[in-house]
This record gives sequence, structure tokens and C-alpha cells, in this order.
Amino acid sequence: MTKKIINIPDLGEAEDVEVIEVCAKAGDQVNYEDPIIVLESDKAAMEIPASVIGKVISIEVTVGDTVSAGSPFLQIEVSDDAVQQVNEDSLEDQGEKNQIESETIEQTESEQSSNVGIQKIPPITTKASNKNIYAGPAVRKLAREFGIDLSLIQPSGPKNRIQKEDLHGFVKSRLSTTSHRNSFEFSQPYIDYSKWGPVKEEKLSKFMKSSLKNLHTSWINIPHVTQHDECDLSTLLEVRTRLCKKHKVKISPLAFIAKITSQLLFDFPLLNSSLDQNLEKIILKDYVNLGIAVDTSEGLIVPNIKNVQLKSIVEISSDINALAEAAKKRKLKIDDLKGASFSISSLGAIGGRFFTPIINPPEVAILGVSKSFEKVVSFKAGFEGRSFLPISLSYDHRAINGVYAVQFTSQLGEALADNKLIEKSFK
Ligand code: CAO
Repeated sequence: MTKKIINIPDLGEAEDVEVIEVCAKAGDQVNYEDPIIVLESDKAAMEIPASVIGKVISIEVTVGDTVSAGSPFLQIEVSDDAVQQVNEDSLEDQGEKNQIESETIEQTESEQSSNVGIQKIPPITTKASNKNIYAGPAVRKLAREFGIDLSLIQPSGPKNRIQKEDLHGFVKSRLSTTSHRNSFEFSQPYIDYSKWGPVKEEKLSKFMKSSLKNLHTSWINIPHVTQHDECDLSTLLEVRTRLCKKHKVKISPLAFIAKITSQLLFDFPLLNSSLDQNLEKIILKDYVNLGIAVDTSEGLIVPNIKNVQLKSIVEISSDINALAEAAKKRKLKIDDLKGASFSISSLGAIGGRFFTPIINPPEVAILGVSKSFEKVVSFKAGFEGRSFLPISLSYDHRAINGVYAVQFTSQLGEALADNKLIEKSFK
């Protein structure tokens, strides 16, 4: 046995090349073609082999180091019959080496490398990281670029060598088996905010965490478009005051808006539909189960009123109050949360003008309403102060187009100003 120090071979014109992988460790028995380290220049990745058969004493470099030709990187105990073995193996693997060489050349050519020296590095065919992974530099580079763990790849090449095609197949199968839901990550980068001042951490509740994921999933999966408009609410507010006085009840404008909107949905059935799971059909519903977004201390929750089309404004008002109270006390039933066909999110008691409500799938649309505001408008007879309701209709552009949406918002404006319709729907 002889102790040998192995140096980085000629790297062509490449200098100060970075070590990006160390594939062996002290004590490993290595063959002459076994990769010991992988280097990456700005042109190509290259594996540096042991070039002798023996037992690793130490690796003289670590990941992140930069090396040049002639730097020592490996101390190895070489067996005396190593030279003989090298010759035999060289002849046996000649065909395979040719293939790998062309892989290296193809890679450097495609990257328009003028660094012909890189092609001189003998390509390697054996173990990496003690896991019996056989792959050439181009394949390893591709795997690194895609973040693929080579130990997960089924090799199809000679001597269990991983080919580029194996990586392509792996990526294809991952893409086809990964559901849309899991194809993006719910994550944030780690940042130490305490570097800039005192902070405190509060845990999100289970409900908040699931709500966060649902909102994110909807936003990522549904191409949202939001149509904004202002509807004249003056007539509705006058009728409301009169009817509430007459019937000695207190009813929020929201119940009126909910009723009129639900009725109009029968003229715009696409807004009250769902896409089927294969995106091949649209399912039109002959009922309106109206979701109402409720703000609770735990976050937003959207119970729904079933068959709103059969209910009066007074009944809808009582349902909204009951559901809002149950939501705030966390006493909603499962059924209250299932089966909605369209939703309204009202910030009417609070303020603001326009916003972008996020659709609750499998619904395809949601109407946001904000606090009505006064503005002076001009008529033929002169100027008049009127109350306007800001509305924001978010819709799934896969199911609904812009013309349809704006026809709906325009007709909603007309319906909300129709005193006969409002009176008829009251009780
Ligand atoms: N314009 C002007 N005033 C309005 C209004 C509107 N569009 N809508 C309601 N109001 C007024 C009512 O007149 C009433 O005021 P008065 O008591 O002075 O008459 C008051 O607001 C009633 O508000 P409310 O909130 O108690 O009742 P509501 O039926 O209007 O709303 C509910 C119920 C559950 C929808 C609401 O409490 C709520 O939780 N809203 C938040 C929804 C939300 O967070 N959406 C998410 C936005 S995006 O994340």
C-alpha cells in the first residue's frame, strides 16, 4: 500500500473553480473512476475522479472552496495492483466512456464554451455520496438545476447510469401526479425581524391556518377579475326607512341587497354556477344558497342561507343575524357552511369604497358591497344629492366573461332602484 496525494487535473482555461459537491469521505474504498468531488465553472459542471483505486485517507477540500489545476484534493492509500486494475477496467468501459465524453462535449457546446480544457476531465461512472448513484456531469447539473434528488431516480442507462431522459420522465410523472392544490407552496422566507427592533410572536389558530390556505388556493387557482360600479341606493334607503317604520322592524340594507341580488342571479345563471372537476362542464343551479361573509374574532367565515329565492327580505334579515351570531359564537352547523352557490361580502357598516373580494370555490363569483356614500349628481332638472353603493363583483374568468359581468352589475343597479320590486320582496 502506498500513500498518494491526488491533485486537481488540467481544467483547461478554467481557474478558481468552485467545489459544489464532495462525493466521498475518509475510509471509502474508491475505484479509479469514482467521483470524489464535483466542480462547477461558469461553463459546466465536472466530476473529478480518484484516478486510482484505493482507500480515501482524507478529502482536502470542502463545498464552497475554489480550486485550480494542481491543487491537492485527495489523500489516498493506493493498492499495489491498482495500475493493473485500471488498465482492465479502462478496456471494459471504453464504450461507456465514449458515451459520457460526448455528453460532456454536448453540454459544453450547447453552452458555447470555448473552454476546451473542461472536456479533458475524464468523465466518471461510479458511486456518489455512498449511494451508488451513477450519473454524468450534465445529468448532475440538470438535477441540481431542478432540485432533483438523484437517489429518487430510476436509472435506465447501462450499468445503472442515470440518463437525462430519466430526469425528464421523473419531472413529467411528478407534474402529472401532483394535484393543483399541492403544486405551490404555502410558505414565507425566514426573516429575523428582531434584528430591527422588539417583536412578539402569536400562534395562528387552526381555523386561521385553514382559512389562510383556502384564500391562497382560491387566489392562485382562479383567474379573478373584479368589476367595480356605483349603484344609486337612494330609493332603496327611502323604501327601507318607510317599511321598517311601518312594520316596526330594524333591517340592514344588506338584507335588501341580498334579496335583490339573489333574484337577479336567475337572469344571470353563470354567476350562480360551478365548473365541474375536469373543467369540461358548467353546473347551473336552480337555487340560490347565499354565502354571507361574517367577520369574527377568529377571522372570516362564510355561512350560507339556503334557498334565498324563497325568502322575503324580513326572513333573510333574520337569517343573516342568526348566522352572524352563530359564527361569532362558533356555533355554526356543518350544513351552514356547505352548498353555497354565490356569496356577498359586506363592509357596509364599516366604510371603504371598492375592494377585491376573493371567490369561495366551487362558487364562481362573489359580490363585495361597501358603505353607501353621498354624492351630488346632475339631472336634466338640476343637481341632486344621492346615496351610492360601491359594488365590486369578483368573478372567475374561466366561467364568466367581462360583458356578462358588467351586464349583471348594471342591471343590479337598476334593480336596487326599483321600489316596486323592493316593496314586493319585503315580507
Ligand atoms: N351602506 C351604508 N350603511 C350600511 C350598509 C351599506 N351598504 N350596510 C349596512 N349598513 C349599516 C346599517 O344601516 C346599520 O347601521 P344602523 O344600525 O345605524 O342602521 C349597520 O350598518 C349594520 O351593520 P351590521 O354589520 O350590524 O349588519 P349587516 O347586516 O349590515 O352585516 C355582517 C352583517 C355579518 C355581514 C357584518 O357584520 C360583517 O361581519 N361584515 C364583515 C364582512 C367582511 O369582513 N367581509 C370581508 C371583506 S374582505 O376580507
